[in-house]
Amino acid sequence: MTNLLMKFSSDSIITMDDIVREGDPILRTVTKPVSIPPAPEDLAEMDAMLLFLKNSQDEETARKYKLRAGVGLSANQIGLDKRMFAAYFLDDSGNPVELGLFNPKIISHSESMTYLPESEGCLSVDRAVQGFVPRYEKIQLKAWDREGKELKLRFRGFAAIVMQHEMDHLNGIMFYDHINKENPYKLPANVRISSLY
Ligand code: UDB
Ligand code: ZN
Repeated sequence: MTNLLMKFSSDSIITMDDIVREGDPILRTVTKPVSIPPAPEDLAEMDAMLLFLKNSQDEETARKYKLRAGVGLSANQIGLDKRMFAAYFLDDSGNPVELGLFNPKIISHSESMTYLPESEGCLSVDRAVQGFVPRYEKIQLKAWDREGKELKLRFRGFAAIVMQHEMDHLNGIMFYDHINKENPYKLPANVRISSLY
């Protein structure tokens, strides 16, 4: 019998075929907390998720396996009902962010909001979706790391957008749920909101 630990451990990697696409009910599921410290299986899956993001941003590997360059990946996007996600990107100051977070929770956020002027995309969405996705400009996250240590992390700008996009996945929310239905470029009223760039 195959399990996901076998499926994603060392001898094989996550490819686009492993990524669940919109329409699959797991993307509309409020995922379940994992045990802390994370179980060996959760750690192995997290390692595979982070490796996917790194592979997807490596030109040669991405071409070989036809990977879309990903900055974040949530466990339910590979079919796992677990509250954990991986992130790998450069923040607005050019500092590398590499995180595997377990049971993350947004504990505070700014009033001010931001959005990507070119809309968001998603590794689970194979079509272009137009419109603005309002996000908090700054957030504070509580989460646990792979050693079971509690973390409190602050994010702003692009990093805050990525974290909110992944937090949404863990709660069954897709980025386009936030786009105004009448006018996709309409921004929320009575809120300070500006384009990320
Ligand atoms: C992404 N990548 O990984 F601004 F160097 C997107 C995809 C869907 C287009 C692959 C992305 O935004 N890359 C990017 C953006 C930059 C600069 C740069 C690379 N995701 C992750 C995802 O679907 N996770 O569930 C979508 C992003 C949209 C906003 C945040 C996450
Ligand atoms: Zn996504």
